[in-house]
Amino acid sequence: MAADVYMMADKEGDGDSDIGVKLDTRPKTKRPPLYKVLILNDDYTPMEFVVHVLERFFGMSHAQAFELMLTVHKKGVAVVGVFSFEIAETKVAQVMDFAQRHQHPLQCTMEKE
Ligand code: TYC
Repeated sequence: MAADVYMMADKEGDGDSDIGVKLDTRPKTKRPPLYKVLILNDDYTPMEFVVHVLERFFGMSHAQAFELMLTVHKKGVAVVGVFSFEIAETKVAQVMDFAQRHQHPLQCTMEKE
């Protein structure tokens, strides 16, 4: 609530209830929720394709992309970035569309942090 209206006792003794508006001294600055974008391992997508996806859509260097691809290959899944809802949604759609167009089963998902 931005401000609370409240009544208190009649301190002034003038017969009315004193009405005040308490203003916030610490305005709320709620940060928007963040979403993790994950890529999943599979047995068919070529390693080089995954590396290319990470460079193209997540701005990684070739070395970073290769390392993360290997992590997914070994562990099954990895977080590729953390974004606002809209950016995460766009990244997932871009990766899924790109993989589908190249007929690779690569999966990319998002989850709330
Ligand atoms: N496991 C794949 C292979 O051996 C490579 C791969 C890595 C696929 C990461 C998907 O997200 C992935 N060709």
